[in-house]
Amino acid sequence: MAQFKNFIGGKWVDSRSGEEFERTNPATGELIGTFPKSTEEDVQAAVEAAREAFNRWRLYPAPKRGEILYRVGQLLIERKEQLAREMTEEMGKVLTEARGDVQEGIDMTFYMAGEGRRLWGQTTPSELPNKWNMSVRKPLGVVGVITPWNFPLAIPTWKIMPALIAGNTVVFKPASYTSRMAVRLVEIFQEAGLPDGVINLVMGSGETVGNAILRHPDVALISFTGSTDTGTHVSVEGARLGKRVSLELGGKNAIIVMDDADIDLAVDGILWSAFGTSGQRCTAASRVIAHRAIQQELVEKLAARAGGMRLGYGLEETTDIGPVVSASQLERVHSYVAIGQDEGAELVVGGKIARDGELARGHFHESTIFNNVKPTMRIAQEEIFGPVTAVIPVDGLDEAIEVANGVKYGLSAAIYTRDVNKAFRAMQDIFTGILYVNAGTIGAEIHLPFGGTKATGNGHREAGQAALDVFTEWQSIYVDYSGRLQRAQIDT
Ligand code: UN1
Repeated sequence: MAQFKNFIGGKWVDSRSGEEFERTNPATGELIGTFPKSTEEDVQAAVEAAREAFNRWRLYPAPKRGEILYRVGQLLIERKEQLAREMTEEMGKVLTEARGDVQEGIDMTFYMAGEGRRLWGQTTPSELPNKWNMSVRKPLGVVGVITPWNFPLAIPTWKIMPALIAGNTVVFKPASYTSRMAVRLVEIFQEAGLPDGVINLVMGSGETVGNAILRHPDVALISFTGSTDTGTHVSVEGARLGKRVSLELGGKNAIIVMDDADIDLAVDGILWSAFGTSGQRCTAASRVIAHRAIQQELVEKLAARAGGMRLGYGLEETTDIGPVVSASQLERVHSYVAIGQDEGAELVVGGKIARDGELARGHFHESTIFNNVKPTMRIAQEEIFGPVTAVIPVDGLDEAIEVANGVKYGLSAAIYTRDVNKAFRAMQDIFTGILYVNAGTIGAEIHLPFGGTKATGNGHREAGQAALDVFTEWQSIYVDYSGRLQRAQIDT
């Protein structure tokens, strides 16, 4: 049986606790392997290794850092299929989507590798003669990267690649459910020749390991993706300790379907966005805001297609929807079915935990649609993070926009319409970090800023150039070559 280890200072090491935890395949119940239950001392060692490596890594020329990232990208390409299969085994998403997850990681790696030859700063004229002003990006030091299980490869790369290209060193704590994928990524860094200590991996619970990283005085920044509850804790602790925190949290993303929309196109987008990855995306469409004129047609088409989706093991080609990640997540998702029914919403399809035959071995939930949901109901307000979506009828665009904005989150939204004026109104008046026109709520590309407003985050963005703002600090530099005292604001 595979026994995985932490990676600290360039070596694979056991936890000082000597304890381990297990991960089983969420579709079959088979054991994946054992992983170290790390302690505060392990985190201490990881941060020390990262701190020690920082002074060398930050002085390693950025284009050279980029070359290592290019090698990482190349290895990810070579191993794409193997990584995707292992991902499906570990967390359940279907193979095509697992390939997409790896591809997103490859894209981010190459994008940030290229930054090694840019990392632009600015030059700015001085108000004084014979003086040169500029501002440059500086790394922060040791950064803590804490990632979720739903994108076990992509999300770590969104954080680690910009961190490294900017000259930071990393302590990485992946979600326990997807620790093996984190090991695979770190193995690739090692093979690509990343110097010892530049990336360190510590596995275990958020309670012990996550908190130890968060509270360590030598960790300058925490980049966290996960639940809003945990994110609030990270935010409060970060503020108390005066460290930078970048948060990517929940969503309650809506797809508006107007009466002039291409209904079949909307159906495709809704099914993909609501049930892809079994609804376990922060960008998942868990609300459909339907114009009453097309509501019935839309719901009938959605229900027919959703009812025909095949649940199963993600490695089997015939599977449309995999399991959810764990037994506890299954219970949580399923509890929302009862909540929706109690609130008086109309269950049109799905609603059950699937227990037939082979499915009984895993954590499978039917794709579920509620109709005639009121915007105030819990199923219309709370993030479910599973294959459940709520259709909310409205009478027109103003109401649709009001309902779309009427949740505490602000990650992604979409509108299906053939009317360009309505599309522009949505772009103007919907306050989410991401907005799609005639496409579903998922599928962000890595060179655009990714993130959300309100309870979804804390103002930072991942991906694209915006990611560099998270992982760097500006330094303004004034070079006076006049050879005399020149007083700004006074001698001008
Ligand atoms: C997430 O669910 O946390 O846009 C990330 C998307 C993917 C990323 C999702 N590219 O759905």
